[in-house]
Amino acid sequence: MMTVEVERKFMCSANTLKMLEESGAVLVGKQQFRDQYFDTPQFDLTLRDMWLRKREECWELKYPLVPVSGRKEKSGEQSETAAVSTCYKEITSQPEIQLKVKDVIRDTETGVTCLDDSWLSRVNLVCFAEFTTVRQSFTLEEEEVKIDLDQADFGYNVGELEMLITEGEDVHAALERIDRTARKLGLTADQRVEGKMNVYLKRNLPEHYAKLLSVHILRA
Ligand code: V4E
Repeated sequence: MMTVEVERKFMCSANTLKMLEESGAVLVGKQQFRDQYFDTPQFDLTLRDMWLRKREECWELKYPLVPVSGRKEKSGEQSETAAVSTCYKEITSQPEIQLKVKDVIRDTETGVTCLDDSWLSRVNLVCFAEFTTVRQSFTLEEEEVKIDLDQADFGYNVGELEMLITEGEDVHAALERIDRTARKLGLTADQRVEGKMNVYLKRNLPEHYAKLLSVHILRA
């Protein structure tokens, strides 16, 4: 079963915690994790909007619900929430990740194993970004949307409203739930907010960041 992450980021300021409290959001957990992102030296994955990550010991590949090659210009009828939200498939099974990566990176081996160092070096994947996040997670009564406040160790804070659905389920309904939660929290949909990776790349790999902007994988 394939999971789809529907997500909207929001600006995190000194008032955000207070705003969440006043809206009735309840802190349900705090965790810290280190993310390592992998790509080839030519960035074959991220230039296709594919994000391969190892979070602590867990692997994950995120890639768009709508492939980069099939993207159309956004219609004028798109809702505000849709315009500021993202939709990515997430896979965590190592054999599945290998097969998906094989679609874009040549791998002469036929068998699938696990994502160990020998596989990484065979397909020429290297870590290009690494950072640690402290995440506070909240819930809001009657809402299924998860609220996260992230503090990345390179000095960037961002909030996220997130809903995981199963592939085939209604993305539009998830967007509406996110929208309803955003309204309960008093968030407006008037701006797109950069994710941690946007900011990390801008600061640490500006050339690659510029390339991702130019091919419309990321937006400034
Ligand atoms: C999908 C993606 C990237 C991978 C990181 O995804 P994200 O959900 O932003 O990170 P994080 O740490 O919150 O993961 P979670 O814990 O929710 O699984 S890096 C760039 N993208 C694409 C992307 C985009 N084009 N626009 C926005 C606003 N975000 C991400």
